[in-house]
Amino acid sequence: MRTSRIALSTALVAVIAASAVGCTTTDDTETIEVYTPELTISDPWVKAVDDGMTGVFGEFANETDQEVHIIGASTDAAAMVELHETVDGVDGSMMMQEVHGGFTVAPGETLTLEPGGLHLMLMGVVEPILPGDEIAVTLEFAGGATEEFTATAKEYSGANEEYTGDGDEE
Ligand SMILES: [Cu+2]
Repeated sequence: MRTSRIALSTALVAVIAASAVGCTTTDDTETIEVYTPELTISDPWVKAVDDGMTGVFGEFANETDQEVHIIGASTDAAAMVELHETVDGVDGSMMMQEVHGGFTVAPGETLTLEPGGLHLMLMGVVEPILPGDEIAVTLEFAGGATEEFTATAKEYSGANEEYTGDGDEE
């Protein structure tokens, strides 16, 4: 009797385990795999410019359940990309400066990059970026993951902030 009872409970456990796997396959997979940061990017665009510096803007939504931390970005369209914020200068004008800690997007939050606010600053634009042009930009996340998106160039005449960095600004 003892032997058959053990056999029965073993079978029961097996059934429960099988049904659990059947119900939660997705969750199990996500738990096992290394978490990959990802942002849902809407309306990415870049300000058309002949040379020098320009900005990349858009809506970056974090639809995951973990914080996404952007630590850098790059593009073939420019020599360097910095993460910038816009602040009030001492003389009342708008000034831009690098955000050394990067951009953090909490779960469920949307990071808005816009003229006069946070933006990706392209420095040393390689060739003129004309309205309608598309440039590929790669975001770098803490931990080493990356995400590429395409920004469409458009004419924009506002937000001519000065740059406070010690780079080769004009
Ligand atoms: Cu800037």
